[in-house]
Amino acid sequence: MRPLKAVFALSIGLTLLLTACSGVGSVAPAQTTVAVTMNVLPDPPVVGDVLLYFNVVDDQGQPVTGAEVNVMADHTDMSGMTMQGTATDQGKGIYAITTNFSMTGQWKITVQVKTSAIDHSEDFNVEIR
Ligand SMILES: [Cu+2]
Repeated sequence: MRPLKAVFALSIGLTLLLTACSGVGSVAPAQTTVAVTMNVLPDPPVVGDVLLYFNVVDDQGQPVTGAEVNVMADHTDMSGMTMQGTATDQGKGIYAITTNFSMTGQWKITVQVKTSAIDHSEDFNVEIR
């Protein structure tokens, strides 16, 4: 559990930073709308290493490549059990990350997709068996 604690501390730091930066009246740049779908391998997912992969397309249905895709997993059955990482660009709008789920139950996967024109966040629920 020690690495998870470190990640949790890091995520608190990021949260504070993000809160501090969200100034009132800031003008958001023009945004490209994207849609994200999540797949898991194995499916259904079980305790252990699970490959999460995300398909990111824009509003024209075109794959979004070269994005920064951050993934957070929160074991919602417990408080404070989170993991965080960056999915790697597989090309064609696919981003993948292997996540080690150490516990069964409900997990919330939050995906953040960022480019110069995109700042999109989406949640997915997954049950680890
Ligand atoms: Cu847990």
